[in-house]
Amino acid sequence: MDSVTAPPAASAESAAGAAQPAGRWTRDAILELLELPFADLLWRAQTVHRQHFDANRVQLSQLLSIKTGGCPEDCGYCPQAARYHAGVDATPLLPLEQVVAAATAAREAGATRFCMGAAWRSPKDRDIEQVTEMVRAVADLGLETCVTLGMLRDGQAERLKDAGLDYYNHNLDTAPEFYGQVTSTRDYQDRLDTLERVRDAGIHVCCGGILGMGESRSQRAGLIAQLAAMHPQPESVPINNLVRVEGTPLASADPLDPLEFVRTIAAARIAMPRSRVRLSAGREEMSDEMQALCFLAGANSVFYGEQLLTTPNPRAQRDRELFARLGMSTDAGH
Ligand code: SAM
Ligand code: DTB
Ligand code: SF4
Repeated sequence: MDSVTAPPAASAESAAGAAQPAGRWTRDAILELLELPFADLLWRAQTVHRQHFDANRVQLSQLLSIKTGGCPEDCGYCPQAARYHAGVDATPLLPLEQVVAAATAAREAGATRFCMGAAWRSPKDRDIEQVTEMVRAVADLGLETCVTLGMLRDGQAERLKDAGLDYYNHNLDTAPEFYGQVTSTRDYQDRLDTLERVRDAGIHVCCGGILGMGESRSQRAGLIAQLAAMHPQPESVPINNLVRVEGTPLASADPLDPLEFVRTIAAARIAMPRSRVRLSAGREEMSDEMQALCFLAGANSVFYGEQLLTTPNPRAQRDRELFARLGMSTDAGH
């Protein structure tokens, strides 16, 4: 490792050539990155990115809300929490045929991963049974599978793994000390416990957060440090820009400076060199130029298709035009 890529306190394990870099990216070390001159930070991120990925290639994941709204949790950013009035109607779990139809369309449009989200605090065993059928059917289409179902209990991750699940998404969302200001119906340790269950079951981990919730720069560094400290590091790291939905407590949060968002993507890339860093929610409000900077900073995946879970996302055609203008290709070769 040279001075560009080495974490500040690389452990003996990484020096010995472990598959996963085990350098200790402390919050202070991440903060130092975030405080670099913009060009220096982006150069470092590009250098790391190019050591591990084709910098002109982007992976496309398509989302589907398989169970929308009515959630008992109180996440301040989320339009699906039953207690807020964000105009989201609660619907039961989608029938299998509808899921298969959406996944087929996603594959036709060029997505390589299909992510199914449910507004549950924690799924019941009966729910898991139904989701495993969906996972099997989507995997049979040749797509990578991902689900995000809330907190898992003993044995549930194993059942999903047996069905062929590739990824489980469960976000840490923010720094530990800010978490309580965003959500009070569960704590950070609950999140870490589910992530451990997912990892122990042999499922790839998709774990990231949301920027623009009123957190400080140090708290953004704290989130990235938490993610980078996971061992192994998450294979996928979604970085969401808060979608400010009317009716949620965070509807009137001050928007984050777009360059600060780009900086945080760059820090994620440097601290997690082998992870897919996904430019996630919030693209609908981003300029093409900001998205281009995010790709330059090391983002190499997006949510694709005109809908996230309950909020809009750029249309596929518009994304394809953007990728063409940037000379980027996608994993599906489109
Ligand atoms: N209920 C499950 C859970 O909380 O883990 C799964 C679904 S939940 C909607 C998945 C993730 O979406 C959250 O962890 C959060 O990071 C993200 N999210 C939800 N609302 C958002 C918003 N308004 N803006 C950005 N990201 C959001
Ligand atoms: C993630 O980190 N972002 C996605 C996915 N994982 C599940 C969800 C974004 C949701 C944005 C708000 C909505 O559409 O409801
Ligand atoms: Fe429920 Fe997940 Fe939304 Fe929180 S983020 S309110 S747990 S759906």
